[in-house]
Amino acid sequence: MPLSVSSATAMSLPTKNFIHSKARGLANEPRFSYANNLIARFPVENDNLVKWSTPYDDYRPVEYTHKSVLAGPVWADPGDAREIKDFNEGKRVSFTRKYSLDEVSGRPENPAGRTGVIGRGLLGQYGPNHAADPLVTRMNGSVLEFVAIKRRDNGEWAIPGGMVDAGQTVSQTLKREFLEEAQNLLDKDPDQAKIVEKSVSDLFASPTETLYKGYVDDPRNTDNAWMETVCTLFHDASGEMTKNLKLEAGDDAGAVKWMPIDLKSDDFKLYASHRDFIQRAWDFVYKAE
Ligand code: RP5
Repeated sequence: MPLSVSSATAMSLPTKNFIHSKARGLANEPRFSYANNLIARFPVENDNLVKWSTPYDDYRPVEYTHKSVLAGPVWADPGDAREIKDFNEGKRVSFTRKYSLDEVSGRPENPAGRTGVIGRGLLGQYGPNHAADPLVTRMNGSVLEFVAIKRRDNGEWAIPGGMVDAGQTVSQTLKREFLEEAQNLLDKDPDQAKIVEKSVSDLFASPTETLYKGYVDDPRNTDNAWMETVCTLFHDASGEMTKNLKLEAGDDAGAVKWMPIDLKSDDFKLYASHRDFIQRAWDFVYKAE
């Protein structure tokens, strides 16, 4: 059954006592830069000052919306949030909870708290910006591996996710992303492309589990715009469905590869909340054994 964004239900943050940190620039510290050093966030270093319920009189967030968003492309909202009348409805429903709107600016309030930036930053929409993360795993001998992509914007390894297009179901997005991002073979060898297409369709015909639906600790988040995702696991326990999915290994931007999962290593770092999603996949696969 296709999952739809509007089927959002329970409060969903990555973990029970979750306090976002990448959304405050803590992971890539150099003084809390936002968007590859375009601006410096107002520092929200103290975890205790993140929640809106905690007063923070000296909080002076920096206003920032990237010029590509302000230029008004089709995927972006109008600049004045007061023109938007369907917050908390349809595609603007949050998987976390009903979010509040600022009384003066009409801008939504990030349900995970302060980030040090107001406006939309690099994100097109006020409120939730919905994505889909297809997490494809397989056993390679005794090693659990997943399909990882090296992001072009910041060079971090990630699950090959993508924004959900308006009116599209999450399931379709998962498939589209996988074909677009992971299947470079399609242009190069038409016969192999057909085999690959069939493998992808077999793989995506049977999602293993919805691992997560909710807020993402994404470095692009602001006080008024944030990422949310549906992370769906597609686990190929026998290796049959993924045996034709030969990925082009490499470490260049845009590279896609089967990456061994090593949750014991501090070097196993991934974009946004993706390490948490991998942990969920690990728990699921080994619990199922
Ligand atoms: C993350 O951003 C999501 O988890 C998803 O992987 C990704 C979608 O954004 P783009 O890759 O389309 O920029 O928050």
